[in-house]
Amino acid sequence: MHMSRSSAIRVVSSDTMAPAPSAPHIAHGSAAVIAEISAGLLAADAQTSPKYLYDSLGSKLFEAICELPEYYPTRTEAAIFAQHGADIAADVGPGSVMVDLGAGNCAKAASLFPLLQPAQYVPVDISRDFLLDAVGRLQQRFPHIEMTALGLDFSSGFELPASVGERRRLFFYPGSSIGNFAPHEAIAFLRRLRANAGADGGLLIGVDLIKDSDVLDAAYDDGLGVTAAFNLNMLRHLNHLIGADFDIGQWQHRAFFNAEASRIEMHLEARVPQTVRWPGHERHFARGERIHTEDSYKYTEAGFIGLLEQAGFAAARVWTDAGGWFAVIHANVNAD
Ligand code: AVJ
Repeated sequence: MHMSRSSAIRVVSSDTMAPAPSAPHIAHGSAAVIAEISAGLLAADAQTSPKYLYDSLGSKLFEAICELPEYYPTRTEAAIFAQHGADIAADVGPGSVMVDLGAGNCAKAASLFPLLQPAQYVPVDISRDFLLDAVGRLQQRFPHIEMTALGLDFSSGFELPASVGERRRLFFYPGSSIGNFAPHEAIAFLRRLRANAGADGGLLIGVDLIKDSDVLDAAYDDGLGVTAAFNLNMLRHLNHLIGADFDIGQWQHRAFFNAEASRIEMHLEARVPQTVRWPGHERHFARGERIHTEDSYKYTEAGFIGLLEQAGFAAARVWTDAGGWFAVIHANVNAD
């Protein structure tokens, strides 16, 4: 397994690029990132990976989403931890190597340090600079916890560096980010976590549950338009990464619950016909044509336990809120 360093921003020298008519569009992404994004934009049904929602501004917009009245997952999960934290901590046990996947501002993990008492904290996030900022501040608040920040993309697989303790790894994957994977991909990802968790390792994961579609739709299409800005910001990020000339004003946010597939879909929809160009490529979009930017799968409790079982995890305990909107699950590598 290899970690791709998607946040390693290599500047492609300008002589490798087609001459730009007006403003020069410079690609700042690595060759692999440019190839991945180009392939998605050129596909018949254009799509991009949701990981490109998270540049520094995107991470801040996501923080703002978590404050919205419509976006229930963050506060519902926090309420579960507030109510059942002691019970969860007793199930996990102290002294683990807490590997925080998609750590962002590290706030969720930090709020659990007093309860979980990890020996080492390993936040991982694709938004590297944002992460390093947060960890610098956190290390001052918790000087006794060893911290190893990893600014990388873990979505396609990873190998943890030798500085990360090998035993008792607790993969912490809150916020229902697992929802970004299709179920079969989620099983493969969970299998990799299990293989990397070490002796007595485990997983503490947050999972968003299926609920009334009005609640789901509002959570991903809020009245203030923060989620719209979050989605549209991906076009700014793509302009930066591949040197494209997306005109943000010509696109609009679309988000809705697809009940058949049990997922929220986010798309960017062209308001007018247009051609988007980037070095070596162009793509025409008809009016109303969409770029699929994110899926966020929703599960039943039993359905997700089924995924964990297929991934080879043993015992699992589940905590939910009174409304049954969200689940926090602790799954062990070994039965005990
Ligand atoms: C960070 C993937 C959990 O799917 O709810 C929020 C991202 N997208 N609003 C989610 C997101 C639009 C979020 N995750």
